[in-house]
Amino acid sequence: MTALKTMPLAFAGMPEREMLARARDFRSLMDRRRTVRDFSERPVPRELVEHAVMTAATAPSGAHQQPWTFVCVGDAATKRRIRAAAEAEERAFYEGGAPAEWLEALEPLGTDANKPFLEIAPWLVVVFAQRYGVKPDGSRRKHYYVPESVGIATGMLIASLHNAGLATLTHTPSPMGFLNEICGRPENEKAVILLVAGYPADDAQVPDIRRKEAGDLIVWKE
Ligand code: IYR
Repeated sequence: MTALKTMPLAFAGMPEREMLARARDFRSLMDRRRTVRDFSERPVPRELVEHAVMTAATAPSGAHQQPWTFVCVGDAATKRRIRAAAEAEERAFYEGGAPAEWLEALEPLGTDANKPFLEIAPWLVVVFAQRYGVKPDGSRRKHYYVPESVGIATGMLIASLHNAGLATLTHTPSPMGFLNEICGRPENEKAVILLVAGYPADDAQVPDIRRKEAGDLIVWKE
């Protein structure tokens, strides 16, 4: 393939003091994000979800292959099916499938096999990674840096939904193979995250956790 033609970068420069203020404000906004498990049934417009997903899809990706599909589930019947299948997997996980060390690590979070939020929250965004592409003639196209690309996009999706005033839960029922069938996705796609999105319940509680300080996670070399 030949090189793409180029065009001038649309770079919006700004004074350094404004850059700093924006960086500080964005940090403060993101520091208020919490993983939420108690959702409200209050509806969220589809348009908002579409904006957030299209923001996620601005993520960089290996060889610009954009190896992702976002299945946005808002209908009650599909949510019910997802909940039933996810809870079956989770029961197997919590009742013996998971190593003791894993269950111990989860204990402070108080999670269990019941996942009512999968029906209560207005939207479930199932993020699929395209492990390889399929050319029009049916042959495979190798994809590069798929987990990295989809991970970045998912982070941007979470940030965008939070910025729009919604709560999210990064849910990973394991294994997630059942989502291909329910969401009607082909064999080359693998569900990696089920993002629950909506308003928090009025009485939502979250664990009282602390984030690492700068000194515990940044190593400066200057
Ligand atoms: N998928 C299970 C278990 C679980 C695993 C991790 I790692 C978490 O951070 C939270 C939960 C569940 O959803 O309960």
